[in-house]
Amino acid sequence: MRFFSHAALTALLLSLAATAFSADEDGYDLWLRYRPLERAAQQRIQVRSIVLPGAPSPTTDAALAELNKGLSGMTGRAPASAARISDGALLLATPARLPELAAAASPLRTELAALGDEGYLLRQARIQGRNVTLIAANSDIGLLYGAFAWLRETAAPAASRALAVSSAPKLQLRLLNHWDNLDRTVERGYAGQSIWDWWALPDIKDQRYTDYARANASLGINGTVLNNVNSKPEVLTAPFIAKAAAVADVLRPYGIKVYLSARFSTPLELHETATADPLAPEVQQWWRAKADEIYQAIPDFGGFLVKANSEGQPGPQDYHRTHADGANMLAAAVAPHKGIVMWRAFVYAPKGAHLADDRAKQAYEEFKPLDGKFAANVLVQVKNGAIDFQPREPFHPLFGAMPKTPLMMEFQITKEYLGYSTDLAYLGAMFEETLESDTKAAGTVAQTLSGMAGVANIGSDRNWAGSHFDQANWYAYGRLAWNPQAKSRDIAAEWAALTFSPDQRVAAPIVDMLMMSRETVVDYMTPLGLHHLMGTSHHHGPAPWVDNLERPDWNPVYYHRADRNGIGFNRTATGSSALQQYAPEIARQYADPRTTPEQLLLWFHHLPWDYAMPSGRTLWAELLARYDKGVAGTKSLHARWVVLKPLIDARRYTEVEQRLARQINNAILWRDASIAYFQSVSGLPLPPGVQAPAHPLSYYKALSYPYAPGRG
Ligand code: BDP
Repeated sequence: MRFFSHAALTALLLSLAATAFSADEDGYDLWLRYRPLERAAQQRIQVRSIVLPGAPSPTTDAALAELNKGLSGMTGRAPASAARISDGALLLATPARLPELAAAASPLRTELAALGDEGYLLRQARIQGRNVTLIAANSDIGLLYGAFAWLRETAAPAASRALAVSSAPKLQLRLLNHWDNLDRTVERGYAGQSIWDWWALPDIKDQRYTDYARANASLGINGTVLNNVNSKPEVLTAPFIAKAAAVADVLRPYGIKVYLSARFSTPLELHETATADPLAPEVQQWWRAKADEIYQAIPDFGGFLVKANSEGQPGPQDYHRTHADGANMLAAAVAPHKGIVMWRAFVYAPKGAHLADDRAKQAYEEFKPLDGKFAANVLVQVKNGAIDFQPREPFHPLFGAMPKTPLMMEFQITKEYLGYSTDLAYLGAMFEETLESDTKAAGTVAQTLSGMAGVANIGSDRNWAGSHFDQANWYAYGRLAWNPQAKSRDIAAEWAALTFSPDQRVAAPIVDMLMMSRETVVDYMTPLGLHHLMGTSHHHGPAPWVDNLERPDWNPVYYHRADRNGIGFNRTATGSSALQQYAPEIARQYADPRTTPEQLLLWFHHLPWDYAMPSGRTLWAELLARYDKGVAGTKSLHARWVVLKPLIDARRYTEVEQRLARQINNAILWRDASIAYFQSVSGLPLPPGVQAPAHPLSYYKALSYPYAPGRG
């Protein structure tokens, strides 16, 4: 009788497990699943030991723990840690840990020098006469990033087999912004309660905090703002500082700094000053002391994020001071501790003030004149577009217009305006579109950035994001924050391989689904440059008819301007002139509807319904065709998923399938409601072949969603 050796048996079982129908997954493991690799792939992994020269640190402990977890998951065995370098070692080294890397003769020395504090390289190398797999960096955090990169390469190898990766982040600040409230509700959150259990902190530190740190570090995210931009004074009181410090302690080994959103009027509201005027010495003194107190508890505290004089939030303008006065006062308080202030440019005329003729112009008008007036440790954080996280917006005109001010991009990862976590929309494609836009003044948008912030889609749902596919948006955000020039399709391919399977029968169709999904949403919600047509306050379903809100620029009718004659917002010189805020080249090109990208047509132009589109259709017919295309897109997404059933674990298959089926209905609702409304305005008949909406307009107008999630 023949016996298998233990190792051979394990390998056999693992390869069976990898090919057999996979067990149910709940999505908690995100893209860090480390499922058993196929046998051939396992055999390619030549790791016999793990070597870390020098003393361990909490960060190298995290790297080693991750490598162990990854290797035991993928190959069934975790190699022992060893002190000596031998053949087959996975070697983690910095120049300080391994003098060979610092030696003048080392070819890696120059390469490493170019990678900065956070970069890393992965190489098959010969060190001390041994063949090793090398993860090298200049710092321990670089090693952690390198470890995650190596695990990624191993779990889902890129087409090229040779291990020759070197990578360094292009942006220094790569943050998540949680819009999480202190009662654990999440403003615009569609994934359950906040993961921050403020009540239980600081004593109870949920395992989730560590897993959150792992997931973010795997992408290179290095900062997180714990609380909502619509902030409360209490977050800056001693008990909450202690709670934030406890979170900071968990995140620190993973290279993630904690930041807080500060309410500008905090000292006044806590009754500790008589004013919040940024030029008042008592106010300045209060913030200095507050910063000192925070840094006592959190020595590497990142700094403050501020929403001021926007949507009712207090700010320096309450005292006739400028945004720069306000930001610089806070900046002075954190500067001695090397902290920063991220001051948001999301403003549009405060209540009661003179309303600009176009909300899209407001941020530029307020901030452009302040270029050069901000302290060195202030960054202005600008949303990707000038309105508000719409399914499609042209890039914000402030990018490229503030050469003397470091700017941060603010993307919204949570899908407030793109169907919550029930509709599939891969935002990687949208982020990429903005980042690669040419400002014609200072290169691409990506090139104007000093940092990036993503409004998180994370909650305490088991799968973190509310749906499996929404994990891809967190992933894509993180990878683009590391490299804003990366391609969203490559990122999608990586994510699909890691999250579902490297098997191309699975990964390739998922990539196609991701890549078509965002345009599909644009088609059924806001085609041809339409925007801000969502229902009041919940922002989910269609409500292009809304015209009764107290501010004109809250009403959808303000944005689409549809009437008997035509539709669209004229932002050219004959309209609001918002176009003039862009570089002259762009302004000239977009001044003419014929040379305006079709996808932004109605953003910049008001056109007659019978305007002849490049397709040969009238604008009216084109609009209808787009809605139909959107509905068809959702049906195609569903059909593409259904055929994958045999290759996906039952639980995730079903959870995704239900959402895709529901998305078809949401698309039909958008289509029908929009057509019913715009037809009531245009008075035009539906061309032959176009199906009439299922219900009269009154039906759609009567729909209401009083308990929609995410209103904080
Ligand atoms: C809007 C959201 C609102 C946020 C605001 C902001 O509806 O909940 O507070 O953006 O970014 O889109 O401050």
